[in-house]
Amino acid sequence: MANSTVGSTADSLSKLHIDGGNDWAAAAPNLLKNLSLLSPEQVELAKMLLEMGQSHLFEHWPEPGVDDDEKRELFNQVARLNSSYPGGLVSYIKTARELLADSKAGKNPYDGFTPSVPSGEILTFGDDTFVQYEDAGVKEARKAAFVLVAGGLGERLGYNGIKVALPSETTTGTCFLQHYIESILALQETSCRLAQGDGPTEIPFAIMTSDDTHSHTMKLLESNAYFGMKPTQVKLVKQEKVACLDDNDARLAVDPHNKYRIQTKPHGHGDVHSLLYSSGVLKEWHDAGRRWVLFFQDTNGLLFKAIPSALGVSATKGYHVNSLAVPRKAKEAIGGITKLTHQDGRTMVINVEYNQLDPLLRASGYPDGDVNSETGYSPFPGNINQLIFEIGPYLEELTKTRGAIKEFVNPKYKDSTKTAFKSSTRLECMMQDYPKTLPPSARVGFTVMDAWVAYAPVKNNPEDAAKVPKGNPYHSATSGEMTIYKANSLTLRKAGVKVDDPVLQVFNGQEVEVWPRIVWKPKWGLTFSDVRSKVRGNCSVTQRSTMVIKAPNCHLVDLSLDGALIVDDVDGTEVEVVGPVQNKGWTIESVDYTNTSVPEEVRIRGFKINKIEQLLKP
Ligand code: UGB
Repeated sequence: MANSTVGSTADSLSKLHIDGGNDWAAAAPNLLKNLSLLSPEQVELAKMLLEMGQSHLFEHWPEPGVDDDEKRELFNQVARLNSSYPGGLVSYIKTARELLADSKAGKNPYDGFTPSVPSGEILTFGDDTFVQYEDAGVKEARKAAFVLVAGGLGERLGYNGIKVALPSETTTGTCFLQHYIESILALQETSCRLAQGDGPTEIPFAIMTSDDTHSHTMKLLESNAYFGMKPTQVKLVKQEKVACLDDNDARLAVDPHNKYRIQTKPHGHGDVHSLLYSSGVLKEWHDAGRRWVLFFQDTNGLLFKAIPSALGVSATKGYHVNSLAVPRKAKEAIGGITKLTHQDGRTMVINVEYNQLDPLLRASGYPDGDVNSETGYSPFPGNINQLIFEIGPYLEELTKTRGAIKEFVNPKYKDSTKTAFKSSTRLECMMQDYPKTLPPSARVGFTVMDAWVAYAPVKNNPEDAAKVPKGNPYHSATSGEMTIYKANSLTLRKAGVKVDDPVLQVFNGQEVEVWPRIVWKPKWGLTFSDVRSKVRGNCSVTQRSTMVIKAPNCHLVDLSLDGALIVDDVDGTEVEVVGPVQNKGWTIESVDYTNTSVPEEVRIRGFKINKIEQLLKP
């Protein structure tokens, strides 16, 4: 075994013409001494690293015989970094040098572009147009595939587990992942029923994980029987981290905890495109006749209220790319959808990230930068990173780019000479930057909906949320849950139910509207029309009430609810809930986020639910 390794290495050394001259390895004498430890493939990687100016990685290497396994392990890591990046490490280092040079020169990525407010499809929840789009979207859904990007750690939230395992609301305790899967299954059932057996019957669901989230996500799925989805319907693709960079020459950073490793950090949600391409998943979907791929993020409990109509817009307008947007408050941490017009006449409609919008506006004729207009909102719609792509043109584009999309670098310099960094940096990419490489002929649009229907993310920890400027959304576990109750209450109101006004309450330092705690399973109320068709007569719900509907065939008839009502699903039987229901109900009790005797997922929202008395149906 040892002989064959030595033999093959000798072959490869002679192939590289180094025996005797040693020219390529001359810059790294400590590597040269250790070459016999490496396989031919590893020698090739070593050569590439030296050619790319990375000899410092071997400066501290001791004589052969010391830490040999660790030395080989470095090359295993290099092989992974090389194969997981489109174009390999050579491409990564070259791009890094270009972007670092641009950053040092203070070059604005939007140079030559003038921003203006784009026009898109603006929907009003519940009106005729909205209902038509929802119908069109539900029909189309069986030809869709869903992709959840869930590789992020959620540093802003500071929660110890994975975010998709958090309850989206604590009335039922349904976690985000369960809610997403049940929503996809509800769409699948209705869409396939409408198609009457024609075409595909399962909607595939891919989840992008990372080393930080992969095993926890797998465990959550397995220990819950995939929340009712077939395991073969779910596909996990794991993103790899990328190499950190120590200086403007893009020298790869040595891991401070292990001198035989390169330090790595996340590359961003933009990895989803190269992974869908390289895993073959996208091609499989395309070849199976699927038409749409829908991307979404880890903690938005409202999202599936917006999906049917937004997909309907894509199908009706023939959009290759459709981004879902909501009215945006100035300085809110969501990107602004912006029309950019270049001096040479090119235009594109693209997300400008929240940290770049203000400087771009100030530099181009908006002296006050990112501020609200007279409407009380930024004139630029807010990107919520719910993207709908048509698969055909998407696969065509990825076949050209292999899924590589425009990256950026954000080094924190030690001083104004911009020669040294405070800590290592890396290239990053965002999934919404995909349209940046598209030709002008691509049909790129966006769809705006009210935030109460479409967007309630859980991103900020209680302390930071409490500091959000008054009037701006908190994006916390508190607001994420309360907004679900608000959306369901307002939906019932639009369907004709008399729902009492909310009261204002403060939890974890955040003042929020507390509506009746109304929750339903997606298969009860997938669309607004579904909800409307299941409510009859004079129904009313008081503010202190709780209503949970799990039965898909439940009808509310002249219901007047003052307390708690749970309608369970018993094998899909028809249930009519009629007349007055009154009991002590479920109450909300404040909990401070610093109270560690309460589970973390509860205390980060600042309240818990006390289940005192309820009526259980049927
Ligand atoms: N994510 C990954 O899967 N991998 C990664 O490496 C990083 C993240 P954040 P961000 O809608 O609220 C985005 O951190 O990046 C997943 C948009 O850029 O929550 O600050 C992660 O698990 C912004 O334009 O968000 O901002 C999560 O599911 C705006 O749309 C998702 O990517 C904003 O989201 C987003 O990661 C928003």
